[in-house]
Amino acid sequence: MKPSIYSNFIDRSYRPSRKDFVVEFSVRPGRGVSFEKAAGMVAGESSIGTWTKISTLNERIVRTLKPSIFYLNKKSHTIKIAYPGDLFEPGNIPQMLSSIAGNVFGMKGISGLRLEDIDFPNYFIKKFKGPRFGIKGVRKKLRVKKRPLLGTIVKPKLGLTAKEHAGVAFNAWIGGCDIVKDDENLSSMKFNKFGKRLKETLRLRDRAEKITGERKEYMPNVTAPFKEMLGRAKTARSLGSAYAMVDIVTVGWSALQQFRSDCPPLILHAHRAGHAAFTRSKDHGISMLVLAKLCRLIGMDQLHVGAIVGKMEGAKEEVQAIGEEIEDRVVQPDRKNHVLAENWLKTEPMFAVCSGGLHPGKVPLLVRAMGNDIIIQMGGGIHGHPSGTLAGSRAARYAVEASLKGIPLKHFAKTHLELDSAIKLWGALK
Ligand code: CAP
Ligand code: MG
Repeated sequence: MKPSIYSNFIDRSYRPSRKDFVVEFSVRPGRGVSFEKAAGMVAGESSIGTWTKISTLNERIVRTLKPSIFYLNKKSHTIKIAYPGDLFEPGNIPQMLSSIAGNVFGMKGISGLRLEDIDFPNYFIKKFKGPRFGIKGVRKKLRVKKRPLLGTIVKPKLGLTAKEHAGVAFNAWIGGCDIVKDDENLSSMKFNKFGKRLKETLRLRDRAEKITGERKEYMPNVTAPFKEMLGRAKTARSLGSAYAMVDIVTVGWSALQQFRSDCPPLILHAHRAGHAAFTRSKDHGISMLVLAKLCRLIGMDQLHVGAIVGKMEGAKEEVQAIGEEIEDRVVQPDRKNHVLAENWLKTEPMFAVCSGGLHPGKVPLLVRAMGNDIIIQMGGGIHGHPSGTLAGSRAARYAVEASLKGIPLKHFAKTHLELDSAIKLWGALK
């Protein structure tokens, strides 16, 4: 039967084929609309349907492109739809999102809709580059084999001059940070121009490397309109930076895909500023899991995923599920956390970045929950140390050391004074 008016998409006996995209949504029907009808609206409006019967919909289109809703669970609001792969242009993220994350979010008959997860067919995954460096490449560059990497964000977010910025970065490196990054809203400002900041900070990075004998890296924020962004990344590379940082949500998917293609070989750090506008509600929007998968497909090397115990929203199980999704080769389904199975084939894993409201006292708990393959970032938790950035960075590094050795922070702090002051100020979580 022709499914032109949002009906007849339900087929519980359908088994997804290897060319299908399997998509999980949470659906909340509007007043007077049945769960099944709302599900049909999602499947139809995201593919070949519209609000009325149309004479132009022929049997061929139905046979080859009709999606099937093969799972419905009214109690948990869950539906799973298998979309024939030909509905999506290989390698085109914006087109795919215009379908499954497009009109469907605004339909009157649906009061809430959340895109929870997408299981991509193998041929689609192969169209993308994935991370160029991934966890292995980043560890190699920084010469840190097993422990979590430690980073800071220069604070205040805005206001420091290029010289002041570089000075703060220097202290953080000397104290024990591996990486220093710009904040998400620092680009090229009247008071702190990109080029000058880059030169000054890289110069002090080199000095910090000489003094400490460790590898130190800087993540300059290149976020800008596309051409400018690419230009900044090229400048960064030519001046010896190993990294570029991008605000993935605000620059947009098209720019991000092109950036991955055209960017010189830099490690790409993905900051997710703005994601919560659509990931935060459990009733409506797009999950962080989906965002993370798109980043891995496109090829970011490290991504902010949440800190569990930090200042930003993000339940422990959800953050852990995202961590597994971006780091594992084969991901097992987990119904409770809306995780579909995924085989990432040869796509490199991405580093999970835990950040936002962290301080040394939170490190052991974080490492226990997320494992060693994380990048721990502290802004306020380093620059807010009573004795300043250098001491704050030492305290943070001691906290990493103590948690690796399994020594309680309070005990370790007895012989590590900077850590002692940090936990006196902020406390230590068990
Ligand atoms: C952290 C941070 C990051 C957040 C973003 C900030 O600073 O620089 O942008 O981590 O959140 O400006 O808040 P603090 P998320 O360490 O001083 O909190 O990582 O969850 O995307
Ligand atoms: Mg920030």
